[in-house]
Amino acid sequence: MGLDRVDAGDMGRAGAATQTDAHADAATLDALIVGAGFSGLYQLHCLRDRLGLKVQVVEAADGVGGTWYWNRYPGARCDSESHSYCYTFSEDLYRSWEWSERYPGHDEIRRYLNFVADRLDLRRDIRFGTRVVAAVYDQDNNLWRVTTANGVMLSAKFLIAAVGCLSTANVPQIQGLDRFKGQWFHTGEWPHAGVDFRGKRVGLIGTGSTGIQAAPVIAESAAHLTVFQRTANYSVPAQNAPLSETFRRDIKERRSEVRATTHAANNGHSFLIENRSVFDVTVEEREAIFETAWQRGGLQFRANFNDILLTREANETAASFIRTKIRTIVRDPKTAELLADIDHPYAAKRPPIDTGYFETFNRDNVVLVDVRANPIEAIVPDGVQTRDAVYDLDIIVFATGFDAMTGPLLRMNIRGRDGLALSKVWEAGPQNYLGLQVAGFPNFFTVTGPGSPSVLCNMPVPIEQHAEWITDCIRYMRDHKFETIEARPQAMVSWVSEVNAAANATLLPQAHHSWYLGANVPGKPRVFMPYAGGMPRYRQICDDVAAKGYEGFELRR
Ligand code: N01
Repeated sequence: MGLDRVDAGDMGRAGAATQTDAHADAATLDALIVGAGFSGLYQLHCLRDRLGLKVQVVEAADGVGGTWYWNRYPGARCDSESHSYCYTFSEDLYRSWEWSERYPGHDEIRRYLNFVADRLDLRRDIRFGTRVVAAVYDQDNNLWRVTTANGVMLSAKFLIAAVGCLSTANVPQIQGLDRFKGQWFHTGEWPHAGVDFRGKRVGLIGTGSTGIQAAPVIAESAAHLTVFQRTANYSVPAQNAPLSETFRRDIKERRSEVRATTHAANNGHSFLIENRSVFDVTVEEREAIFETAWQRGGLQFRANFNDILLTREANETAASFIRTKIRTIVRDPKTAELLADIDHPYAAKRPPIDTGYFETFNRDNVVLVDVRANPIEAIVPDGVQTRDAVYDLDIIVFATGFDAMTGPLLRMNIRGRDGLALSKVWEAGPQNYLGLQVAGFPNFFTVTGPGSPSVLCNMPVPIEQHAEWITDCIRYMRDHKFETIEARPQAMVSWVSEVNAAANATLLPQAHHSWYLGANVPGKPRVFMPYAGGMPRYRQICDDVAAKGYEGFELRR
């Protein structure tokens, strides 16, 4: 790589003060990757095995998996279909793994990522149990100085955050939680040994994708389940099922086709959005199409028409179909009304898919509590207190989501040129160029950061694209003897406008309390974070930027 190897003791001014005790652990790398989920694993493979760089991954967990290492709550399952929720870059990997169900469960995804780590011999370059607590750019030496919670110090020319979008659990600040006599858990930090709900009165707070997956499974074993709903949500049946031998054989033959479809699809899924408006068909035809899609299940429900996320009128046809389904499934009219009283357009929040969610409210041991009308005021020693009542509980499950996208990056305390803090640059919301780089932070890349299509996609697709783009960029730098790359401030401003324009062309910003907008975390700036222009357009923009010698970036020798 032709990198300047710097004695680890020769710290630049930015990092020197904190690093003097740790020289024994110091190592200088070409690239340091933070996170051993889908993105970190592939980024390691790309940089180490394709470019021959000296690379290390640091990972807070004790194993690979990223979000799937932590999210082991009851019912945790991906909503992308398994044959597309995987790496597609390698024929060998694709053929060598057998998915068992239409949607992969959390344990199966972990087994898959462990298989990948073994197959590509990645583990030898991953430090587990190592959480980054600070990363400072040492501009005199053009190195990132990284400090970890367990005192390991690392230096690298390139720092790549592969920390995931949904990896910082958001436990709401509700007074009294410390006095609760029972047990409480956040779904995103679920105990590995599981939780025994038998004979227990359980309270579940949150009805996003997670709560909707967890409720039916908890209800099966708990003595009683109280679901605290602040915002009613749409959901479509997943229709999960074991995969047939024929399907599994067939899909392996069609890897290239699956890959091409995921690259052509706006959301990176293995299906394309139909090229027709809801108003191109009669009302009866539309209902029949929605009914077929409901029976087939999954996120493909929203792909039947191309304008569901574009106009309120088109959206309302899908929304009202789902509300009617809810009223048909749920027997108690009052509960059905609460569940169907949804205040945002369908799919403007991430649309959940479920296995028996609405049916769960027909069970004798489940009640729904409307905490919009009667807000939670406190956690009391015996349970949850709303304005009107106290609900006695043995276990509280917080399915309250994440400090999404920016949270995992900001908690690493990243400082760039002249000690500039990322938290300062992002005070009013995230700003970057292509979701990949921030001006003032040379040689620092984010994989699926804010401004990337990321969470609006089937994640492995943007992850493969980002990791490959970053790898090509570093190869280009090596070939052309550049030492630093840094987004130009003006390119960053333009990209933020592009991200805003793409979101505003859709109904997505109309879900005012969505985590896409940061609205779920008190005090977080309300900015629509992911790029809604679609993965193919994004890929083309990135390719064009690279073809023009990394237009919008400043490269220095
Ligand atoms: O989190 P969320 P999630 N009092 O933020 C409620 C991915 N994912 O973990 O809407 C009462 O969506 C909050 O209410 P409100 C997927 O991308 C994927 O469910 O803010 N309620 C909301 O109901 C998903 O979108 C999969 O009014 C409170 C809920 O908690 C993302 O993860 C599975 C509250 C949080 O919903 C996040 O989903 C699961 C309070 N103080 C997740 N605070 C699959 O692949 C929050 N809430 C299938």
